[in-house]
Amino acid sequence: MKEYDFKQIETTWQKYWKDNQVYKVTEDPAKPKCYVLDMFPYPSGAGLHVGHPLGYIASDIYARYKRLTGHNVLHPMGYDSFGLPAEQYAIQTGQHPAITTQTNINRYREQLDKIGFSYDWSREVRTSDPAYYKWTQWIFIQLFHSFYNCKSNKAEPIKNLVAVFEKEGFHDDINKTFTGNIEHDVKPFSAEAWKAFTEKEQHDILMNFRLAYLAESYVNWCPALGTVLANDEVKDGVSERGGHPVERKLMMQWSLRITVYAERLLNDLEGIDWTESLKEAQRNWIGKSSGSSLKFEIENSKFEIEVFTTRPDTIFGVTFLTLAPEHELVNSITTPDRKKAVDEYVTMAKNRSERERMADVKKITGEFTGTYAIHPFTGKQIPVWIGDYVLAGYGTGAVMAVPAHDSRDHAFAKHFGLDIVQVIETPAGFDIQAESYDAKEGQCINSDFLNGLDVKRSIKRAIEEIEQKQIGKGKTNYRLRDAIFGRQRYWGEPIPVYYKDGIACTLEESELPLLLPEVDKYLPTETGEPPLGRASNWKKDGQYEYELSTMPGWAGSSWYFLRYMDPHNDKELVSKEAVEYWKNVDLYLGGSEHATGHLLYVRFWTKFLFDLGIIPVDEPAKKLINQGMIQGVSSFIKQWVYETNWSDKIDLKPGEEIKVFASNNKNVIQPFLYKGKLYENPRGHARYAPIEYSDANGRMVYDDLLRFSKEAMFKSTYGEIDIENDIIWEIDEKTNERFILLDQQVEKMSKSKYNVVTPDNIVEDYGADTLRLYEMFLGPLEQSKPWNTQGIEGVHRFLKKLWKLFYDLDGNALWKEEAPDKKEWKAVHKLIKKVAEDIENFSFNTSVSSFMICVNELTDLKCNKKAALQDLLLCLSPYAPHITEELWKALGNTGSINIATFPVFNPEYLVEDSFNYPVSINGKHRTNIEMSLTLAQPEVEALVLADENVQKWLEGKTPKKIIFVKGKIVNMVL
Ligand code: ANZ
Repeated sequence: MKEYDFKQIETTWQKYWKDNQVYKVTEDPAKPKCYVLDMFPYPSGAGLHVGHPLGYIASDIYARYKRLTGHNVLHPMGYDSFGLPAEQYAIQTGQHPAITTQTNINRYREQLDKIGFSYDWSREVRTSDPAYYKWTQWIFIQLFHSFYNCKSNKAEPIKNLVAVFEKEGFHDDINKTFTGNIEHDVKPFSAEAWKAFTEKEQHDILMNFRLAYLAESYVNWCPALGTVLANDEVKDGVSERGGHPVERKLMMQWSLRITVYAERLLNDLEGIDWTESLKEAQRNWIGKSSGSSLKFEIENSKFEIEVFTTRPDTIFGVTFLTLAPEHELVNSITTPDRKKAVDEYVTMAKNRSERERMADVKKITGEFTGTYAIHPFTGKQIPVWIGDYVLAGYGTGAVMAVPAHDSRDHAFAKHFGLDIVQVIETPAGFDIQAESYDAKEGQCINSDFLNGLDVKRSIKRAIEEIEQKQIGKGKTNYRLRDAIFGRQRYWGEPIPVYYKDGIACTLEESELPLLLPEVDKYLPTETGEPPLGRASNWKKDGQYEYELSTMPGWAGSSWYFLRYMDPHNDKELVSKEAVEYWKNVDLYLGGSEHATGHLLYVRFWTKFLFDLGIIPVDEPAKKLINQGMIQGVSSFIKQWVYETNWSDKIDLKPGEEIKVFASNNKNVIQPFLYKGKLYENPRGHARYAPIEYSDANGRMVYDDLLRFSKEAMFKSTYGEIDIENDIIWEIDEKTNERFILLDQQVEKMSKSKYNVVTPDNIVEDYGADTLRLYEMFLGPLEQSKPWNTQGIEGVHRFLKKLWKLFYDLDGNALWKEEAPDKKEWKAVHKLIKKVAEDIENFSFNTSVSSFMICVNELTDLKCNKKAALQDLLLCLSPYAPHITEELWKALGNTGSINIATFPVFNPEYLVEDSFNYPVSINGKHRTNIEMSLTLAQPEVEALVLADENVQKWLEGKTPKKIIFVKGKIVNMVL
């Protein structure tokens, strides 16, 4: 071949790999295993952009390198194919999400194939495939039939708990030592009572202990979308998608009891090689804190308020109690004269999400309930307030407020004029009325039996006293909440549950999978039930109603790493053999946005399956790396056009018609809008007013930030437009070019921001090998970086230069059998060492420059020796698999380069035989002289004294002494 024809080479080898199943892997006990996993993508309609393959390329390099170094590598890929976008599309168009999903998967596959990944596609999984979700449902059923035994410290079958109930009933001791103090309101009962309970009563009790359970809990409910949203799907009190109001609502929901694993999830972080920042994110999310629970009696009533505090040492500084607005006692204890104000406040607070309430510390709001509690040690009256800085979902949803030593309580006290009583000594000059002293150090004052003790000791002492008085006990709290598991959505795994006489029952394994039923529309029913409520005869055996909610997006991804080990097994989720061999992931690569969602859930399910003895490991991934984000450049309209006039400011009334056009200075960019109405801006973006416009089909579309780029998707989103007549262009008088002003900004690359660059064009123009090398060349894997194509030519030229080491301009082979000399070997062995180290250290960008250096050196040395070139190809093959395959074969090798062996680094080639000695006279550095390292002092002295430069400095004198350190220096004393 004359020139580097990447198109032909890449097509040929991709076909060869596919036809020969080069990357197919089987369990092989004779070889060490290595499991390299990418976070599998959600196949969205937009396809891959250049940001997606960044991590895939890095892990592919690692996988290929491991194969070359004798490992049996499992490197699979699949699709996280249940999810909201396909469903939203289904709602809009009526097209079944399965069809959309399949189309998108085809597109992903096509794109992935073009980049030359070494995936074993025979192991592909899709979470929306019934053969896959059968086992997701199966795991749910196991969770349902398990509880957490805190004595053995693991999940166990719930029948073990039933056995205890049958033998001993349920009492405090069992609660403490067996069921692990989880939140429940099961009253003690005897063994006889248990046996006498009805089936329904027994089930209701067990529901309090199951790891998958139904309970009422607070959720972010979005009435417009008809579903519950996760905290991270709510922004500023409205849904992230669509901007609809979200309220807090108490709902009967399926949840998973992840909280029982809090301690293990926390401790086991120590044993895994994940980045410190990721571990810290998980630690914070789990949020362990220890302190004490404590009960306050309510004056003249039977009610008590239990608080959780980390500072029982400040008990004598309590001047009021604050309840979360949702606290169950609010209604019962509020006095009639305060009822109206309190009710109004509760309604207001309900509409703010938990996140928002935590974040918004400045706005202080609250109401007095009119009621007083009694201080357990002083007997004083303590006013009871409600305030939304107290969260319903944390601790007991009530705090004992110590304004002197807690800043939030302090702000509240100041705002409402409540007392501030100091109980910890402060440094001189500190004004406790002006600000709180939150530091956990100092001695107790004004605190009766705690006086004089330091914080640490007084906490201990206070807990002893509290426990003795039986008004509370030492307690550890976690910020982690149980995970809500039901979604009022269509495109997810049906929860394999039916209801028989009000009892939730699970299906038998033989009845799985419970297939997602067909529905006429993907919307909630007229009566507000989830879409599954539309399915006809959605009943088990035609009589018992099935559960209507489906599983959340994270269910399928919480165990997929296991399924790849044995993807076609229809008897088990994974065979013992396969999982004993592959164990867990050796390298897991994905985005940091999953730090507290997916990565916590997958650890939870892994531990659970480990407890059940199904798998031999209790962590999913030994090593995890987050690739940085590749950012895009977004273009914003700088100016708006109203009719034909430019104006910097928008001075339009909502509903008024406008015309908007856009271009950047140089390139004409497609206009994105021809007619629209200015829309009232609900979120206060000053500059870019949201607009409402109709698309080609006359549907109203709403967008709040208008963004677009060259690939503004004009056609797909906005329909056809007559560029000449629908647009009035601004003309640059000098150049006669038409333009519209744009602002540019670097931000996340995403379809919704219209700043996407796809890998397809780059593969088309330069080839996959260039794309792979270039993405690595952009910078350290873990860093975020904007996409720019400035350097891509350089990388492509490098591959052409490599080609020229093999072929002359007429396409004649240049390689020779002759053995490389020392200099040539040195160039290659420097590379071998560097690439091996770089890949082991995940420093992929630095290897790329080493390849360039090596090729330059060999070119300069005019080295075409086969042995040297062969090793160079092996080093490069993980990065640029196509060109290296082609040249490998050209050199006369048989079989894929993938099954060859990575060259062994020989340090001898790097041993230098000469050294550039610095020469000093009287301690001053004067010159350098290159001399062989084999020379001893007398020969060195002779050479140095003969040196012209040295003679100049000596000015005819003879040195008294010459100090010589081999391989370091020469120093002359005059
Ligand atoms: C009295 C006190 C005195 C407190 C003091 C702090 C300092 P962490 O460390 O995050 O666990 N708290 C308890 N439940 C709460 C809830 N549902 N919403 C908001 N705040 C709540 O924080 C525990 C501390 O946060 C508890 O200790 C309680 O205030 C408050 F000088 O009690 B503390």
